[in-house]
Amino acid sequence: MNKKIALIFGITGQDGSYLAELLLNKKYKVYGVKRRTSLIHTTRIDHIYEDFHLKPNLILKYGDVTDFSNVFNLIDQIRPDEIYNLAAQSNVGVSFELAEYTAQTDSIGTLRILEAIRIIDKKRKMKFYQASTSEIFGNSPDKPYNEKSKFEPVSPYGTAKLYSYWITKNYREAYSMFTSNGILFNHESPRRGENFISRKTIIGLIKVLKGKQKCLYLGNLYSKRDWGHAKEFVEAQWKILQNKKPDDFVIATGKNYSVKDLVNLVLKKLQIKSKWKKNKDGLEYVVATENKQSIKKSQVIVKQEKIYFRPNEVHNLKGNYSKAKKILKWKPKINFDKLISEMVESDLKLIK
Ligand code: NAP
Ligand code: G4F
Repeated sequence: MNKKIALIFGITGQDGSYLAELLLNKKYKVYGVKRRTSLIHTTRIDHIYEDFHLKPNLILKYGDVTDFSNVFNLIDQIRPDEIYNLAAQSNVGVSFELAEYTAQTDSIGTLRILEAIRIIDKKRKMKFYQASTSEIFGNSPDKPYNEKSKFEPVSPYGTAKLYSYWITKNYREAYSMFTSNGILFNHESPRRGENFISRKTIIGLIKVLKGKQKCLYLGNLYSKRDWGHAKEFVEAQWKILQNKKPDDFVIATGKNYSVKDLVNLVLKKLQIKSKWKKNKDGLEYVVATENKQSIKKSQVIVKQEKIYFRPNEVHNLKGNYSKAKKILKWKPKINFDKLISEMVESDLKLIK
């Protein structure tokens, strides 16, 4: 039997790297799209080249979802069975500063892929996965969110992703294409980008402990997120495309924690004794209550800084993954504590 062929837009990202591993282990031939950059940025997938079993089946191509002719030619030449669109400007905070670029990538990028499939795949054999997000719910009231909840995005990122959610559904209904959305809540891992809160907090506090940085600066401490493990969440992405029919699924853990809970948990894992205080402007900070490695007693080790607050915020995200559990037989196994332990251990090894 011929190998199944997958094409991943966004293979150099956190999810792309785990998805590539999963598909290669399932004996797919995997094509991955990487962007042209001035420095090589394939660190999340370099280890795959070292694995001789997986290497021959992984092929990287240059590409960008802002370039229709590139997207069209890739799909036309590769003729994949499954296409995963994970490519995005994925940072919500940054989307306020790069609103138009975020729309070009996160909205029109999806449309470009769908159009290419619609024109090329006349027999409607290709399956398309869209990386949708809990950010499309914004601050809508009916928590925990499921597939029927109202969408009220509050950032350029969330709004751009909502366009992609709808256009994916539109193409399914209008052209009978196999196009599905995975509405994924936050998921992290040791491969998480360093400017997302989980990795930023872990790396920052390890650097403070080792005397490489004096203090960690953060924004809003009171937003809550439903944090899962990326490795488990990419399995759901694959399962969504193996379902008999195209559909939309919420993927989450069903539990949420605040940013402050996260900071406290990392402090605990690093055995840093400390207490929270508040300054006259109401901004909070953490003071060490004993010496520990490079940290001195009374040192301010975490501080809220206005520049890290966003113009608008999603306050409380929690997902209901019952549909995925029932139909896809998917459920998360790694809890928040275990996830953070794995990330702390990994970064302790990296930051010597
Ligand atoms: P990530 O680490 O930021 O990876 C994003 C990937 O997209 C990278 O490979 C990036 O390439 C690529 N990319 C960015 N702009 C592109 C463009 N114009 N053309 C082609 N590729 C481009 O994000 P992630 O955490 O793996 O998330 C994967 C997807 O799921 C994203 O679409 C994200 O918005 C969505 N999502 C993520 C979460 C989460 O909590 N992680 C939750 C819900 C949805 P470079 O390496 O060159 O930058
Ligand atoms: O880690 P974050 O940047 O993730 P956010 O905004 O929830 O977005 C992530 O999850 C979405 C799914 O819900 C994805 F679609 C998206 O691509 C991305 O992966 O921020 C989490 C929370 C926010 O409330 C933010 O305001 O942490 C707060 N925060 C406080 N200080 C900070 C900081 N976030 C960042 N990145 N940096 C800070 O200094």
